Amino acid sequence: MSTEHSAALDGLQLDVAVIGAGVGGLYALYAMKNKLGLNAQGFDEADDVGGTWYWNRYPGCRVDTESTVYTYSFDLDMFQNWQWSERYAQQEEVQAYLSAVADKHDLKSSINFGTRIAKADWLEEEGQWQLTTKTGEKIKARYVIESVGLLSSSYAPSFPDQDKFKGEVLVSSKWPKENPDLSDKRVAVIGTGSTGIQVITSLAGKVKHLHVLQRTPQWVVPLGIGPFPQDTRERIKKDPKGYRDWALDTASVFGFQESTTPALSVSEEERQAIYEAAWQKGNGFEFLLGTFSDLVVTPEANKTATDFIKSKIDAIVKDPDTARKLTPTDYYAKRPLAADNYYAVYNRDDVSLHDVKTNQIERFTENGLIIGGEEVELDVVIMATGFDAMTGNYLKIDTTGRDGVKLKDEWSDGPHTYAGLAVSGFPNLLMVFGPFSPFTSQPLVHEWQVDYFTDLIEKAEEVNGVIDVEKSAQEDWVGICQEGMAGTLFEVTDSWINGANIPGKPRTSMWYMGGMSNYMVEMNKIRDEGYRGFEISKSRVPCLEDQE
Ligand code: N01
Repeated sequence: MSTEHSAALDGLQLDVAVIGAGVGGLYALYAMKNKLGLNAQGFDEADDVGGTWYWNRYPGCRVDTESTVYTYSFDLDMFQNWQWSERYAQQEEVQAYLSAVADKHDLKSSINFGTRIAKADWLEEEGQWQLTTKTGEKIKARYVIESVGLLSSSYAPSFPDQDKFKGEVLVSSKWPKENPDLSDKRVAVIGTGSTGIQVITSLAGKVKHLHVLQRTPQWVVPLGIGPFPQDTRERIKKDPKGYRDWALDTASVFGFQESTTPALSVSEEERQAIYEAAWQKGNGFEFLLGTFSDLVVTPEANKTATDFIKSKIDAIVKDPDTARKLTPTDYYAKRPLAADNYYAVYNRDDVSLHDVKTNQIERFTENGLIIGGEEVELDVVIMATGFDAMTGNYLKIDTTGRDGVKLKDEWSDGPHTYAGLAVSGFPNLLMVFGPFSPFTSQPLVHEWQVDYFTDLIEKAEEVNGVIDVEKSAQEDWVGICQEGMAGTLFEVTDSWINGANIPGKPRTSMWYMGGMSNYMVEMNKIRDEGYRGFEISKSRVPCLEDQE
């Protein structure tokens, strides 16, 4: 990031400032420039596009969503013809894809890289926002679009005496560009979530010794890494819009149709066959949502899935004590994990599993870590310890809305938004995939949301208006989301989904759990009723064009 004040940036006046140059931010910038013809610029701390894919370049990093739905559909030609090489694209390929989209649509020239927006203040008298960068430049924009990433605000705990360690501490979500050579190193991985299992399966057998420091085991199924499926390629090529509409019309937008069959409505034999087929095919979301309809709502149904995965752990892992340590005791109701050959890793002599819930990580030494009173000698410690999800990056920007109200105060008991798009009292601030968005895969949903608020901005522009949200509509939305979450096992299972992973963070619902298909129905109804719940009031200042 630039540490110098930029005179060129200071005093910049824009129609729209887009914060974040990841999947959502790039499309928002495209939409503002090309669909609305507004004077829009992007801002990102990184020195390239990519968002979370720019920062997460750790060993083994790849999407665990089918590449088919990890693609924009607004450019139908690219949607049809982009040649993903694998069913689950690796980080380099996602980064190359996003870069190619940005190049094709000439977006990079409108992005201020190396620029972190630290503060946002609504200027009521001017009807616009003032943004302040980390290095003090002030920019004004009538609209601010925050596309700051639901899983982008890194969380890495520090342990006592960390500064004494002579080796290296690496954070997976801030991985060094010059990918360090770990081949002759003794490496510890802290964390066994989606990131941890990718790092672990990627490094096992490729480093001198791998120590897995596991606090809570998770249910892991195979991913099914392989070439991009030819039949899907042909299906998209033939009817790209049809494929996009079909994917969006599912609940989770992961490129498969969710099951409508309850787990206990079929015989034991049939159930085992369905689980076995899903295990062979791979994909965590498909295992959780595509096998049966009630795994995330009914404890008895959930147990049929966990019994099946437990039987796989017992069959794969040779040492019974290691198998026991790897077996979770909670519901299969976190963000589902998938990695090929995960459990087999623990049969290797050069991999050790440490249960750090029982034998805690006490402190660093010069030569490694004290775990349960004993020193484990290490050269490298990798923190795969997750993110301050959903709210983290919004709250990193010191945001003040109408009447001097701070976003951090409005969200002190958890986030409040209207449909994941806007917050009452914070006018002309639109969010891509803000809290209380649907619990889905990302890119197609980002596009849908951006298209939705692009229409709203267009409507506001027609009357030189300012968009705000009725508090009552916002709280109704939050209520619907809380009710939806309360009906699921996600609510009672600790994870980043409900904020339980961050010490001190309010544990609360942050999602619309009704699925994307219902979200679209609801949002279209809101639009058809004159954008019910949104308020467009006349701005006191003329738009830029009229000022000139
Ligand atoms: O983070 P996590 P993640 N001492 O929060 C452990 C997306 N993503 O980065 O469970 C010891 O799931 C923590 O332990 P516990 C994806 O949506 C996607 O892995 O809290 N351990 C846990 O094991 C994913 O779900 C992709 O007891 C500590 C781990 O760190 C989301 O990001 C790839 C600890 C954190 O797991 C987050 O995944 C990567 C401590 N003090 C990420 N603090 C793909 O698309 C934390 N832990 C493939």
